[in-house]
Amino acid sequence: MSTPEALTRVGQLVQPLLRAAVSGLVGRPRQASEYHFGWTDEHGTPVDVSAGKGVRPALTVLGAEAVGAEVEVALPGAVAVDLIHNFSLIHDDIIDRDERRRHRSTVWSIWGIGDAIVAGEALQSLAFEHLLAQEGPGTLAAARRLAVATGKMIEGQAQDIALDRADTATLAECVEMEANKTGALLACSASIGAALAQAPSEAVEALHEFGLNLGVSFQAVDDLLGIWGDPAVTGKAAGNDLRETKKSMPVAMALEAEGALARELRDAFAGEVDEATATLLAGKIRDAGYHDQVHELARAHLGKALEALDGFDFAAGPRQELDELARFVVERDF
Ligand code: GRG
Repeated sequence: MSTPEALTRVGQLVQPLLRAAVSGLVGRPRQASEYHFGWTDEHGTPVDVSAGKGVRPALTVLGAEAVGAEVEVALPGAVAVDLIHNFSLIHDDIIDRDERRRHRSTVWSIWGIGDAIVAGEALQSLAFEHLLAQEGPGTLAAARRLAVATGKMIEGQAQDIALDRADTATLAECVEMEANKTGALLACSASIGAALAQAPSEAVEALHEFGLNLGVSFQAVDDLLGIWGDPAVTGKAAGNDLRETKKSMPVAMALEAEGALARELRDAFAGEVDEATATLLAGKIRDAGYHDQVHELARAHLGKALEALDGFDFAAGPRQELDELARFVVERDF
């Protein structure tokens, strides 16, 4: 599937604003953030590498356009959600000790954990500073949405860590965790532009519902890529989630079924999962049908997301673009 035009169009609008916002940071947090966004290499030399698909800012702008607002109204929200997203990626890589993201070394693996924590925190506070600096009539409602979403995302991360520590997991627990970890920020991304535009609450809530379901679908696809993704395309290590003994959706389904595969997974997860074991387990999980079931779950949540857009009479063009972006998210292989 080709890349939706909205990702390119919104990326061109948001990137200069993000650069300007991040240039307000100082010292290591600035250096590490500029590296993470793909604007510099680790020595601070300018480069321009593709870093991130820009799904969240595109949702924000399309959400605003769908309620008939001008793009400019949505831009502070678009910048803010992308700053929060990137804060969460930097911290997620520390928590998981991941060394590769977006085909590059992760921030913590270059500068160390302390500097990476601080860089992530700097991006989080910058997001709110940037959004609140606008002082428009919809700013406070938008900032409230962003604060709630950030809190939910952190709650989801805590649930994720707790699930990894437990010796079992159910699909329902996994979906709830992923709705918080990933869905909350996508829900906020889709609705914050309309909130900034002071759109009717039915419109803002329909966009929120769209983003929440899209988030579960998005994370389901991420879980598939985390086991079966091609590292040359995803920019992450092969079989990452199994080597990290993650209770992602396919694994939770297998554990909940309580068969021979569940026993094998529990035994493997009790020790170190090397690459060969990860490959073997990935094959068995696929053969048991859990790859296809998770893909089906992703499609079902995509359906719910698109249905949520029936909750308001959105402008036809942007609605079509939201539809296209949502389908892209579910069909992606990176
Ligand atoms: C520890 C206080 C504290 C906060 C951290 C780490 C964290 C909170 C939350 C984790 C949120 C997270 C990383 C969820 C995964 C979401 C996800 C699927 C990210 C990948 O998004 P893409 O594919 O990334 O849009 P790109 O690279 O395209 O930007």
